[in-house]
Amino acid sequence: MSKSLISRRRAFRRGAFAGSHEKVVSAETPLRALGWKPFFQQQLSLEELTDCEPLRVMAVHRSQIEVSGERGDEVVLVNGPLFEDAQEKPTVGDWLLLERDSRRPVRRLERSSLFRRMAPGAKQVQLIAANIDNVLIVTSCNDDFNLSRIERYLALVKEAGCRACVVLTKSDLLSEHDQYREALKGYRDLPVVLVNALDRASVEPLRDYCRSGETLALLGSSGVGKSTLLNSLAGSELAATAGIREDDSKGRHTTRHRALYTIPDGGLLLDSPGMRELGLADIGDGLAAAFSDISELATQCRFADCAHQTEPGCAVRAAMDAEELDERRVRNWRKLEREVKRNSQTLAESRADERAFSQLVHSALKDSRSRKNRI
Ligand SMILES: Nc1nc2c(ncn2[C@@H]2O[C@H](COP(=O)(O)OP(=O)(O)OP(=O)(O)O)[C@@H](O)[C@H]2O)c(=O)[nH]1
Ligand SMILES: [Mg+2]
Ligand SMILES: [Zn+2]
Repeated sequence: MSKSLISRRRAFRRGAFAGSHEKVVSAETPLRALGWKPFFQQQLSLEELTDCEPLRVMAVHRSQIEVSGERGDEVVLVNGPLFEDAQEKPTVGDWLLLERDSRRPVRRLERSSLFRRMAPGAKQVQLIAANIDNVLIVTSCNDDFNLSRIERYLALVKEAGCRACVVLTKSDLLSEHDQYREALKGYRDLPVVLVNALDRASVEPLRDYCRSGETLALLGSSGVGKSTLLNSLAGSELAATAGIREDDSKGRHTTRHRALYTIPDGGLLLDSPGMRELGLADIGDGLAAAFSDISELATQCRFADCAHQTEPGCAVRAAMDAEELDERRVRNWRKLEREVKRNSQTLAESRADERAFSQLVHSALKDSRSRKNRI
């Protein structure tokens, strides 16, 4: 596991709690600073309140996870029933209850939000992060900029019920940014902030998304400047960064692990590796919300199962013909709808297979036990 990461975070947190920021992040409220809220508090039984301690999952590794709580940072081994189910096992941002004396994890608390995607090349979901409040969809003012990808992230953010903002990085490398701002103009409730991520003053407007006790996730492709943003907001080099390829502006996948960092005078920030694929599943509501303008229009189509192509009385087609709706956006909406349907079906099938398999194992075990009893 990345020892350097935990020690760097420790060194930093010592500064946050005992140093110049003492007045802002009070020593009495380390849990609140870690994102503890009444939503989590009310899940604790009286017994748990006395016997257990809540700790936030800061990073997940193959055999252990880094957690942080009232007593500071510690490490929990990944074993036991809590870690068996791919959907249920703790992910970055989760809250775990640890037995006060044995330090054994007892259970994971219910999540206020969850980000997940189809695991690349597999028939299951992969958890990205939990209990996120706000998301910065990070893209740069270069070849990385892609509206269809932003819409994909937006569907994920809407499904999780988080507040989103698009951050356009590398503004310093261009004199003209109007095309980027213009392209994002029509999106409802989607603030856009243009920054030079290397410049601390330039990222100041983003502090509004990571106030003390809030958790902010940075999502975007490799090389767009997520770790650079983290470092500028934190005011110190917490994460490694590296230059991008000159020929196609693509990043070098510098960040390898998702991890939560504490920001001085602020909340927590999730830095994540740039995602090559973001397959969507089980997010029908998020998709409808991300494309609410089209979803609303579609309810006015003459046929309930309108494919918005050649059908008569199609309100979506009419809006496209009148140039009130962008054709690319409609194409992407339909593509994502098909993808969500296909992936959700795949997931449902593999869950049914898993259930059938575990029933088979269960009845085989029962048979062998009853045979033994007869002997
Ligand atoms: N000029 C300029 N360079 C930037 C800006 N943001 C990031 N960079 C540079 O872009 C490169 C990639 O930045 P990173 O922060 O490593 O990108 P990342 O999104 O964390 O990439 P991964 O960890 O691979 O996902 C580095 O060389 C940064 O210095 C910016 O706003 N302006
Ligand atoms: Mg990075
Ligand atoms: Zn239609």
